[in-house]
Amino acid sequence: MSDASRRSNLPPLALHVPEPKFRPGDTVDFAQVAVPPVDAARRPDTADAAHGFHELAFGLVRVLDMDGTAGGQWDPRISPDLKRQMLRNMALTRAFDERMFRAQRQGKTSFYMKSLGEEAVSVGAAAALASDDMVFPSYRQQGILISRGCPLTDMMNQIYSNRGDKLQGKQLPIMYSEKGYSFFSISGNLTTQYPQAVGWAMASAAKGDTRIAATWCGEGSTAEGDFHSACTFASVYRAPVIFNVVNNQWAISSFSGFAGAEATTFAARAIGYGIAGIRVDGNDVLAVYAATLWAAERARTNAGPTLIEHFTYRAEGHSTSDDPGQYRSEGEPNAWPLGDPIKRLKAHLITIGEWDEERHDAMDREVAEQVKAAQKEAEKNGILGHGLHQPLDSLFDGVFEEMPWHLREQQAQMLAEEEASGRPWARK
Ligand SMILES: Cc1ncc(C[n+]2csc(CCOP(=O)(O)OP(=O)(O)O)c2C)c(N)n1
Ligand SMILES: [Mg+2]
Repeated sequence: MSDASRRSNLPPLALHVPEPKFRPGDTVDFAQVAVPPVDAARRPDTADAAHGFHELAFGLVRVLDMDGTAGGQWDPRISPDLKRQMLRNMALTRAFDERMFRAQRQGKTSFYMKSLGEEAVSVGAAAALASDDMVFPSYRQQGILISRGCPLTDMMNQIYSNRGDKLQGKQLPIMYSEKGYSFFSISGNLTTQYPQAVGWAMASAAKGDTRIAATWCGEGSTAEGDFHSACTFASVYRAPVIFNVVNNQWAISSFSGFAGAEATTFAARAIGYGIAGIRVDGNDVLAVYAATLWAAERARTNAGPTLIEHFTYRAEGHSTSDDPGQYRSEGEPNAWPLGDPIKRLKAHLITIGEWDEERHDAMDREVAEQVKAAQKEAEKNGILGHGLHQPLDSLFDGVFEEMPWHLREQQAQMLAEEEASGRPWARK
């Protein structure tokens, strides 16, 4: 740029480039993260107008104190049985993740994504929604499928892309699609599920149905245009939908500041759209449950959509293809001030006399066994690298109801080339 255009009486313009607070080797101090007490947040009526949610969008709805006591207006006062069920679903999700992560390292699948530290986000929501409410998750809400009782072997078959994979190996591992569990196909293209959830919710309302939709995306994904068009449609038509933003602080190696976290909260995005925005302690499963139940009632009574920000922390790498040691301090996961969701619910259940260490250890052993048994079953259907698990000509199936001529032509050409090559694949 030439100096001629620059006015000497004005400072040169400059951009702000966000920089995370801690890099590898840095000592972590999260003292600046505000953790308000459990009684700080008010619980409005589910029919209240969206413009009254300012303090909820900037505050933090919490039910569980760090010492395990529950309280405040948002305490859902649910039975110990339901609390134990959520504890188990979180433990099962963690055990599943652990085992599938290891399976990837053993070369049994090409890819896996854990939800370590974020289990409350999906398990708490699944417990609050009706089992036939339609969910449009991102790739880190396996806890919903597990809570809804999807057989672990089915999930593993998909991860292994084996003979038992209902998707015939056509989706990346973990991109499940489970119609029977009202679980929409996971897409790798970030945030596409947001407008799809709104469209589904609008259709549900247009048909006079009673089912609502819920969708999830990461905080990084809110930078996608789809997030914003979904919010506009949902607000204009008061679509019966719940938007969840899982703010786990990281989008692969980009920190939340690159999606706008330095300037405002993600729940506050709702304000500009006239949507109720609530920021929730995402490591407090009772708070997630309570906020989801609130938002579900709002949607079900035609009072409008809700955007819930789940303030949490991605305790592991983004996926098996990532190495967080390259870009963030190793001290972060342990320093996270909102702790671990399983430990927090466990402490609460012990505090109220409904749980103990022995039962917890027994539960951990049981879920580990359950996962191990499911894995054994799934591996009977094959693992990565052990040949072709689907007939080669099925490669072209399942995209169009009727295969168009150009695909039929390509399919025939492929099979002819395979036959000519003498490879065994062509003969099924
Ligand atoms: C449209 C699109 N852009 C980029 C990517 C590559 N990508 C995959 S995951 C990811 C990070 C997403 O971070 P966030 O939304 O915070 O979700 P998280 O992984 O933390 O749950 C990126 C950039 C993609 N899959 N799709
Ligand atoms: Mg993220």
